[in-house]
Amino acid sequence: MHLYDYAKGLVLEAGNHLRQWMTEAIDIETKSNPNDLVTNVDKAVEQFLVDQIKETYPQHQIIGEEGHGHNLTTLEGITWVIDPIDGTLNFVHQGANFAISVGVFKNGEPYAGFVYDVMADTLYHAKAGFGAYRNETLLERIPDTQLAQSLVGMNANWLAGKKITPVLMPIIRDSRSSRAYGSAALEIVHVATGQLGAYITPRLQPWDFAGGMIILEEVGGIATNFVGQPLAITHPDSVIVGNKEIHKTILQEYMKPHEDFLAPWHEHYQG
Ligand code: 2AM
Ligand code: CA
Repeated sequence: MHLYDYAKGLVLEAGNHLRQWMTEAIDIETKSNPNDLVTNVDKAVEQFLVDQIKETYPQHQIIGEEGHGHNLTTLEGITWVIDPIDGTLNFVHQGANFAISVGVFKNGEPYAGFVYDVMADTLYHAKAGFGAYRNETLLERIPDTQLAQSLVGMNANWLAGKKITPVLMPIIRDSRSSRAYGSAALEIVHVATGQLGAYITPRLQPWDFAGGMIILEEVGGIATNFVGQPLAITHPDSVIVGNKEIHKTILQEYMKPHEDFLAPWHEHYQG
């Protein structure tokens, strides 16, 4: 079977299992801090995906949030970048509004992206160079928009007295309004469908953005870090996602004046 069709079927199958598993007992553990949660379902979904891929394609590499492949030394061949549940807090508190996110890369280049809104049963998917789809519907290329006429996705936590707050506050002030969905993968696809003009967040891991980024590029959107560099699946980064016009405005008018503060991002963005 074609790799793209295989990956699409696998993501849908993982979603079926997830919906079943969440009706059984959910065990919640904390990770780096009391608000950083993981459940047995996150781990089971990642294990299911990893087991299936390894059985079908033993030579493929896999990076997964819950512990797989964090020390890869090469991106040669096929690499899968997996978040079994993006939006774990939504999963735990809402039982909805989370996604399975999968990016597939060939020699480090985008090959295919999948973001599955499991409870809405909506699969966003794209094969690089062949357009992006919401289920079976082709997504149109996103139009340019101005910040003042756009909704911007941003988690309000970043506006609550963090070191980065003075950089981000003016963007929200000058936008039409802000929205927060709690799943980076879903926010990125909301930009890809034109529902958000932009999505901005100071820290994402590769598995949070890998799938969505490939879908976004297929509709003409752009994703970079806060200093305009492309995102890479080898390291976490700050993220600006948007249509071309709003992305340019945010980068040049709102980020560039803070360049000395923003580079290198990881020394500043911790709180
Ligand atoms: P997760 O649910 O897979 O942990 C919430 O605003 C979004 O940011 C979610 O996509 C969440 O992914 C992600 N996220 C939460 N904490 C994070 C952190 N410390 N670093 C990177 N991404 C994080
Ligand atoms: Ca996750």
